[in-house]
Amino acid sequence: ESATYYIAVDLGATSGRLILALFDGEKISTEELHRFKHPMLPIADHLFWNLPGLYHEILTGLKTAAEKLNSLGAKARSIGIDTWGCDVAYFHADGTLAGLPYCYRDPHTTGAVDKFCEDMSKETVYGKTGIQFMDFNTLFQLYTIGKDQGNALHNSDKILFIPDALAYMLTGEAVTEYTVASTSQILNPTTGRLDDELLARIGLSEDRFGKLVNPGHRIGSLTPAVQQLTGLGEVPVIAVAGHDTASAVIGVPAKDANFAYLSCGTWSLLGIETPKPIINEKGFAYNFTNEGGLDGTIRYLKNICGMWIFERARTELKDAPASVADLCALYTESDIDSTINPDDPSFANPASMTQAICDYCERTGQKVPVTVADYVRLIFRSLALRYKEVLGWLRELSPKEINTLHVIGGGSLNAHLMQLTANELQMPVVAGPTESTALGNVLVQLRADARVSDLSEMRKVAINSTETKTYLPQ
Ligand code: LFR
Repeated sequence: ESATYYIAVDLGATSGRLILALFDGEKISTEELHRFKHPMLPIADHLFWNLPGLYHEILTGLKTAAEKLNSLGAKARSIGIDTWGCDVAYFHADGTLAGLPYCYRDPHTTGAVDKFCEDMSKETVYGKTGIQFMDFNTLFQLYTIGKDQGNALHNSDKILFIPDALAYMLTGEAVTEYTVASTSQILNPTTGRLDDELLARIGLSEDRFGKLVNPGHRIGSLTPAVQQLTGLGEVPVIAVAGHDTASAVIGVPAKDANFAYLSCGTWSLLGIETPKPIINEKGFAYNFTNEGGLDGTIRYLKNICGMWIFERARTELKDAPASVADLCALYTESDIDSTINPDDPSFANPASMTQAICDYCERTGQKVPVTVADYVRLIFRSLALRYKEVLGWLRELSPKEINTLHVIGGGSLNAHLMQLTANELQMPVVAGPTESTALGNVLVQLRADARVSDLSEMRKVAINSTETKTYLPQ
């Protein structure tokens, strides 16, 4: 069969990229079309995402795609968009933006879980959704914003998750894609629908959201204006697994089912894939989440604050080498034993990350880091120790044996962290691919295009398309 092209738009919380993918019937090869940073914008005491700016970056990347494809005499079969989860955008009935999306790191939802749960117990909310409690879950964002009048939520017609919002701007069709909706804590994974009682608690009805669709759904074609602007022609936008973590897990190059994954980017998402939700008291106590994946699979996982701490700290360290590789190499030049709990609330979005780390060490009677190498060692060791702790809990709850850890995402390139993780977990760590999110995005487009059939065939393509590196425990 002939080779076919697809475009993946993959937006993380700090940077975004557009990727052109070629499928030759066996494997996917990719080329980066466009990469950009996108900072949170402080406006009127809150942090917002520059959604029109993101849209502009996507149009720029699509234009590059059109030029590339034209020079090859080829056409794109489809476009898929995935982004971070939980945040939403508001639109008027005429399709224009009703306000900027709040960033999930804005502190306006601090304490919202407890307030919300004064009238509905945490156990009830967990029983309905199986979703871990995080202040920034969409449920608590909408609850918080809903209490104020006169804002975008009240003045708008539609509420769309970020990947769906961008697809809406590109096509004019409003959908709510299942995987990204599942992280909101408004969706009930057992019924597969938004929960009426939770909606009622935040004063909203289902019709404020787009039509609920599964990954693989054809949302619509690029609008004529976008076709003209980008030169792409009439290309369909497919609802992929819109939640980046869902896409990342689809792209895991796993040979069998007995693996855990660690999606290692801004966040470290550590968990397993299961055929159905696991909702019980222990999981509630450990705050594990049941996020929706492809074909009814569940990502049973826990969020661990990941490279966020490292990324933030490095911008503050004056003598830090500019290259990540050089910075990571400093690991061996310190012997500091202090560690932090990466999930301590003080690291969520401090004014200064290095100060927050020093304060934590002081508070817990540990040596305060001084050199850049101290920070590198302290952060990597703390992450590996937290992975070990969370994997232990996962093992208590997992219905299956776990004998390999697949690490995907940018963090999988970090050899020191990978080796430390293998040592702490006493388990082989298979690192790669770094771009598993884009790979998972493309895999769903391939299936929508009838070029692959089920998840196991998709994972075979993932294996064919990836080079991995295995770290054995020492
Ligand atoms: C990772 C991620 C996580 C989600 C967090 C906030 O990029 O999507 O899965 O918990 O960002 O949305």
